[in-house]
Amino acid sequence: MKIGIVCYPTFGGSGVVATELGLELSKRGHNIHFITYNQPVRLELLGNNVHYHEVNVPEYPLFHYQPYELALSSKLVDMVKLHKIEILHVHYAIPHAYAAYMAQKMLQEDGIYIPFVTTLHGTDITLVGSHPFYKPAVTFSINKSNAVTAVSESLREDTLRLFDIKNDIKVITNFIDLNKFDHTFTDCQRGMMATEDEKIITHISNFRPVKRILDIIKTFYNIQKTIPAKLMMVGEGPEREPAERLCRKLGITDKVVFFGNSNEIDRILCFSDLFLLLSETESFGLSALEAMASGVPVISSNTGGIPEVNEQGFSGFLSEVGNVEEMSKNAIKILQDETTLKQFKNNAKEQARKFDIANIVPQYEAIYEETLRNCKE
Ligand code: GMT
Repeated sequence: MKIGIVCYPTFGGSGVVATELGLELSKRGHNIHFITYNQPVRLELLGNNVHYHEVNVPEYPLFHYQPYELALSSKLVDMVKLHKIEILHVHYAIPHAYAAYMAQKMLQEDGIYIPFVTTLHGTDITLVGSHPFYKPAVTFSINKSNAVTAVSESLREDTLRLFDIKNDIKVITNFIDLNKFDHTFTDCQRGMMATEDEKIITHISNFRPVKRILDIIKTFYNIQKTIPAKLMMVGEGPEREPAERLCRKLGITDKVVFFGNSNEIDRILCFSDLFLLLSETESFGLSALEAMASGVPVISSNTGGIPEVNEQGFSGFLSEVGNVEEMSKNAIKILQDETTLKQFKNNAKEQARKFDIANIVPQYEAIYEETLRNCKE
């Protein structure tokens, strides 16, 4: 199949999922065209059947806001015609589903019908999409999609609750390529980060308020009072500065490393003992799954789709959002002795296997095939 993938190219779960999906589909013989405003961060290898087409939005003094969806839909029209793309898969409803619908309509004028599949990722529904300023356009473009998927059951339920949806929504969970997290091949430089007796705790995100970054710092502060530890903070975003300030106030700056964005999270996870994901809301929590695939247990909030990923008392522990005291106690429970930690590490790896890429990607292929069949009928 010739498949056009539209996503956000930046660090962040939806772009990562779209990129990994495209790469896996290309290995399975499909021809993949990424259409976005920058080369996706995890898209390193372009080849015979992986292509990247950049969407350019020319600046013009009249525009206070650059009309990205207009440029995207025009690019989609051009690329569908030029490369004979058969189906579009857009990740994150805003504004991608809207732009895909416009492209579909424009192409119909030329006698071409291009179906599009929309995958809902989370904040396009829960935080941004349901805002009254966007809601009518988001509802419309979900309903006009030829097929809709959501990355967790919780996100599917949120979508049906928040919007007037006429379409079916199929759950296809996020996935993981376990081979990429096989640390027998990784140069694991634990000694550079911590001493022998220190445990390494990690958090990875875009440091938005929804990630409750200050809870991460407070939880770590409690943990390190009992267990010698270091905290690895990976990512960039608006909450980094307040987090650094809190570290100074608590006197733990020498124990917390802020890495900024990284393309080598497997190398950071390989020496991690525990992962923290304490978000206000989270449709899935791909970073937690990546941690588990590395054999790192997870302390998380019990919100959104996280309980579908992190199993209470097995791969880690879940607490109500903001319950830093309980989260700290649970973290200490996991880290307290080597036998317990080893058991949780093994469990985390086992839990991650449920989301093996090999089982999930065929579900997307089935959706594409069904959508194309429906269009021909
Ligand atoms: O978490 C973010 O703010 C980034 C966002 C994105 O679209 O990149 O992540 C969302 O999609 C991921 C991939 O499906 C999910 O794993 C994240 O849980 C989800 N984030 C939220 O729901 C807050």
